[in-house]
Amino acid sequence: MSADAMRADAMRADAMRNPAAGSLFAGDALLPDGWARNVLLRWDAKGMLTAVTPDTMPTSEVPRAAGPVLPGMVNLHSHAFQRGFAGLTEFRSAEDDSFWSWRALMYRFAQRLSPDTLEAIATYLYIEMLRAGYTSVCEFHYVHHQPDGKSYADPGEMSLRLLRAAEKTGIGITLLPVLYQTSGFGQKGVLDEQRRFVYRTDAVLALLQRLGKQCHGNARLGLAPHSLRAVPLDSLREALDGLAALDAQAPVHIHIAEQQQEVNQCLAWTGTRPVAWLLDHVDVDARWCLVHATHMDWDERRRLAASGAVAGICPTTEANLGDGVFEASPYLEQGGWWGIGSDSHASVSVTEELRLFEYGQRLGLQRRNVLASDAHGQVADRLYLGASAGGARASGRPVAGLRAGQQADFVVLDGRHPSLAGLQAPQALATHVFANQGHETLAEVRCAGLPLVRAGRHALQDSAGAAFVQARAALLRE
Ligand code: NGQ
Ligand code: ZN
Repeated sequence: MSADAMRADAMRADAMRNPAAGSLFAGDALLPDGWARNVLLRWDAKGMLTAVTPDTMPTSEVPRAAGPVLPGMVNLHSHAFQRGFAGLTEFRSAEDDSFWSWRALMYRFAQRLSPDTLEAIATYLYIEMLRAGYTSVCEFHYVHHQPDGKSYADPGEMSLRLLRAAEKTGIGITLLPVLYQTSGFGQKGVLDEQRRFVYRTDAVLALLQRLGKQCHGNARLGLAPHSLRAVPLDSLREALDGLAALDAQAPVHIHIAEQQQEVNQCLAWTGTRPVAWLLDHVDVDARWCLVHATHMDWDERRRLAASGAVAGICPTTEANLGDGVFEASPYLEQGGWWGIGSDSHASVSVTEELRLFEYGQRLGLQRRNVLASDAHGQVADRLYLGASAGGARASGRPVAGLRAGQQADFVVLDGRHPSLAGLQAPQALATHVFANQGHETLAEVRCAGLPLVRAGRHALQDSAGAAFVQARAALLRE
């Protein structure tokens, strides 16, 4: 690292340890209910918004935003290590390629991961997320142990590496250690490739207790029962009770109803579809995030919407893995909560997830502007606000948009960029979401008030990029 880079690093680390109160004047800002004009944002030294006041006058003391201001986005579903082989499974590996043949390749890659390579991949990935406008991530973390299933000298080793990656980059994190015990319905024993993932229920609770003592300010813990395939009901109940004893508000995330085969197996074993089965057997409420929930019938959709849980939709991964399309209109019409995740990280782009979510509906229904609503005629407004609110709920952290009491996480569009210049704020957001070229229309990304990305650059992106390249090369060599 050059002397300059080291100095910049030290200054950034210092700023992150000693944040300052701040303020910003936004000509236009997307508040939880919609656009407002001449908004003054103020935050305290902890990076929490103390006031968000529309219809103010600009003053010379308060810096002016370079364009419309949006809430930072939560990425509600990430398996960080999978970024290390994104793009490398796009070839025919089986007669009939599917989610399941992809999973076999993914397991092979997961087998080779080490604490160092995990940290390098996650660090660079979290920088990519920040550059795309994600200010928080929910990390669904299951590669816990050594390849043969023995725990590391410190059983929290891999979890701590992920927390450290987040802390270095400045992104907010909800770390969700995964409970994984079986390889299918009917308590099937795990495959050799799954031994790294397995935790006994009491051990995962002990891990949470231990990690609770290490969490820095921008981090939160929750629990992720991997799926109905991987966690028997007794363990699920025991884990939920144990979690509630540690933290009654902690988020709970689970993969569910992603693939038709999983729905069929659940039906064969239990006589019930997966989402219905979960709702029948445990108390699903606003702490829950049901990741994917692609395959639901009408009644499941109605019940999930009524529960207050978040549907964790991962449009690019669901497209990449051939999962199916989440039927959004009936769920959203019933007030269902939802958010977006980049999951396998085939793509790391807020705008691409939102766009593809809407486009899936258009392709299926042969209509346009499917997810616009009476309150939000502009589709991009509805998408952005819906994903931001649901993501915040799934994260269990105070990141629910631009309002007092929430963290000062926001992104500023570049109002001078040729593709946005001269447009009204809602048109600028629509252009950013539906008609942009990557992230070059983002001027700035801030987390807890700190500017982490300016003009597309994060202070660590070069060093973290080099470490990522090295880690991936090592993993592909093995
Ligand atoms: C995962 N990914 O945990 O990484 C899963 C694959 C499984 C997605 N579901 C493993 N997209 O579901 O068994
Ligand atoms: Zn997943």
